[in-house]
Amino acid sequence: MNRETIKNNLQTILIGSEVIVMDEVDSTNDVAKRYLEKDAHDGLVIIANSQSRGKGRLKRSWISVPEVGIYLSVILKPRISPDHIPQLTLLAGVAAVSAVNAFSRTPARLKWPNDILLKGKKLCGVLCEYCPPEENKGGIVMGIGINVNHGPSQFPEDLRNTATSLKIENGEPVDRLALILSVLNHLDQEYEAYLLGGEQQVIKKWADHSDMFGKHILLTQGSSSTGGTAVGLDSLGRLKVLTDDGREQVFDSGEVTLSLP
Ligand code: BT5
Repeated sequence: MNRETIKNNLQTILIGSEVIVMDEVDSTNDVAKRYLEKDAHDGLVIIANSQSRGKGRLKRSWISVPEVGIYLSVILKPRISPDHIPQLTLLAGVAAVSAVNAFSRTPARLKWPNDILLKGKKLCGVLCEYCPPEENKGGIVMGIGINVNHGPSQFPEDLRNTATSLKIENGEPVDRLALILSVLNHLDQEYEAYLLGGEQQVIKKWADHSDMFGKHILLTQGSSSTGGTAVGLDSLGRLKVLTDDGREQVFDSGEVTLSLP
């Protein structure tokens, strides 16, 4: 996998304006942030073969097995206010699930706010980070991690029941380079559509790729949990829940656990 092959095979307007491929990094999001501080290009993509400190949300870690996963981050500089950033997480989810589904025998589905599940197990995670403008060097770092060619034993024990890879579910390996190109091409299409047409189409596509609505969930925020039925997304992309005590509540963040049927 090298920079030229990726750049020459992209069909994008913005994403991949510059591409950097690295062997091992701490976190592609952190590398991207360091590039942002140096005033990097809008659309710059960082791709790594492995991460020593892959990050999830809330200081959690993203297990990044070398060579078998996809670890990439994109710098974006949209002129939007910080409260619109959660919509970019949804946008990344739509792009990633569309790309993954071109390579998956079973369709992967989205779980709010940032997970892609395949047969109920986590295949992919998205981490969008906002870097406030300092001397105009601010922007958004959109990080995507996908489990591609992992065997079951390559996940740590505590993830074996909850994580999966495309190879595990398809029964054969997937071409990582082709999947990276597909993710970046889909991201570019979704992002251009978002800049031109706003978030409603992103929210609609997100809902079309999810089957969590109508299901009973437990939504956890810190130490508080709310049980209820996931109803849909509102016009900002927040999760609407009909709580067990009959109120409609809207959440802009949290951890969703799907209850067993
Ligand atoms: C996420 O966080 O799902 C966001 C993951 C984003 C990773 C990408 S890789 C490229 C870029 N650079 C980075 O440093 N990060 C981004 P969250 O929703 O907080 O989920 C984290 C939780 O998922 C962990 O606490 C584990 O339970 C689980 N997990 C960790 N690694 C996993 C893996 N490889 N596959 C499935 N589940 C995993």
